[in-house]
Amino acid sequence: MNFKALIILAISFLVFSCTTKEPVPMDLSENHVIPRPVSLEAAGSSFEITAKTKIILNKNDSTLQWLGNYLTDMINSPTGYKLKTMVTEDTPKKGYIHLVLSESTDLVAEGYQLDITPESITLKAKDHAGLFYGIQTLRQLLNSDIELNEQQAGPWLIASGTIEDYPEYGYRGAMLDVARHFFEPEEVKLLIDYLAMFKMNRLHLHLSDDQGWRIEIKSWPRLTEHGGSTEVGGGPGGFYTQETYAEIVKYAEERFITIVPEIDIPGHTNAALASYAELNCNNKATELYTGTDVGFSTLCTDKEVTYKFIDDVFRELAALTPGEYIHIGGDESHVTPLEDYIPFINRAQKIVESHGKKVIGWDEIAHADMLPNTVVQWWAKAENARRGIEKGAKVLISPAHKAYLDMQYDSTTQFGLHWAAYIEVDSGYIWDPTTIASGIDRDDIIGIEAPLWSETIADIDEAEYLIFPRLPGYAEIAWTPSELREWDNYKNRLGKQQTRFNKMGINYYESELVPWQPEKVESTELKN
Ligand code: TNX
Repeated sequence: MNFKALIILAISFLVFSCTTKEPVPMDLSENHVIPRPVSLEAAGSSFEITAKTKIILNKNDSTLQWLGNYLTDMINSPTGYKLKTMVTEDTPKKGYIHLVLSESTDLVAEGYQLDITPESITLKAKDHAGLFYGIQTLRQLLNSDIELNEQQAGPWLIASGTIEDYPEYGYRGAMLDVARHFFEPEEVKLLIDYLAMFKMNRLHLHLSDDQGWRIEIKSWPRLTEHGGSTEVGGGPGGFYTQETYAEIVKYAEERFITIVPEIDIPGHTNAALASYAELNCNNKATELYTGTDVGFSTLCTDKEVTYKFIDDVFRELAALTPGEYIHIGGDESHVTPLEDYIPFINRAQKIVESHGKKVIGWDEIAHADMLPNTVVQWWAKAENARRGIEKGAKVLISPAHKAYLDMQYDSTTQFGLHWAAYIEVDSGYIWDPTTIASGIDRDDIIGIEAPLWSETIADIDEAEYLIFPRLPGYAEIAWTPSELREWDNYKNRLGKQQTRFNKMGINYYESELVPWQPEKVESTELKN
């Protein structure tokens, strides 16, 4: 070989080795995804997102396009890339992230399959929600820099392997009480983003209580004009116009979250009673209330105008609600005699049904008759849940001593109450909906919900302290089969979310029970 040939060979070798970089070895089984995926197999290598990566959609479909844009936005802002989506029926090629809507029979509702190789990623699901959850998994598999909005160095590596995943329960929810303290639409949207990240799909909004009425009802305008004008502690309160409320519903829907609106009746109604004298048995409007007592107010159950009122309210609310459920409250009606409460709840259920919606109510409603589709939300008495089951109802699991996000972690932590329990991060995680009470079995349960009451919190920062880090645990109970839920395994994954929580600016409680651990930076492994 002459000298020239040698030079050419050397140059081509250099060019070759610079352009075809070996994939970085990575172990997918070291992931810290929450909720824990149902099954996962590691392949020891990795896929790298680069400026040349293409997001491929297998169909020309507007929701799929929305998902593609959601994924490119997620990637583009911290990488500085300008990735775009492309519709093609091609099979995966090098550098593709392929989003595939598929009718394959081994896929289930909301489930997804991820196949990650050094060449490409294929994310397959039967429905759009499944693809969205697969994207949330990819997000958690990426370095937490993916949460930032300014350009970061990268590299953007995802460990290779396969994941098959689907939820245990169809209803995976949280509740926010916007009545005791009002939360701005932007704050509610932030909560929606948090729920979406952990594959939760219901947000129950507690829209009315003694201290405030928060949703505009056009046929009864004083509910918000007067009844929405304050909150616990005497602050200015607030309310959602129907337009802003519809925007929240849409924002949630795009993230596969259904809003479940609650108007709490016949108790917890002082804001309405203060706004309209005729709703009171004595025809006198009450004073607005800014304290935190419960159980002192009731609609006048034997006046016809009361039923006209709830019919108007539920008609307007049903028109704003794409979801199947409306929540009628029904809790702590201590000043409504049971003989009045029962026929009232019976009639309220029929009114909701007449507007095309199914009913959810707090567990006390099980004293009444149950319409065939009514759901009893167990918060206080398992006995009421069992009573509902005997009458044909299903149960939503929210036992206050385990699932209430407004319970303090311990006696020293800021915010929250402790009437049901102190709920440390382990206690909130270590329980199972099917074994926590006798006589409530898997078939009776539609899912779980973690309610956040807002007597002690006035804005989303304060709310975050109660929500994090317990919310991911409730999401895992609702998603992951019980055989895969184990505190020691979970607490390590939770601890590894610390850097992500920090980058997201989340005000979380740094529980001593969690082994908080700053994230390993993959780029150091890259240096050779
Ligand atoms: C009980 S839970 C209530 C709420 C309070 C909550 C505080 C339920 C159905 N009723 O009115 O805000 O306790 O933890």
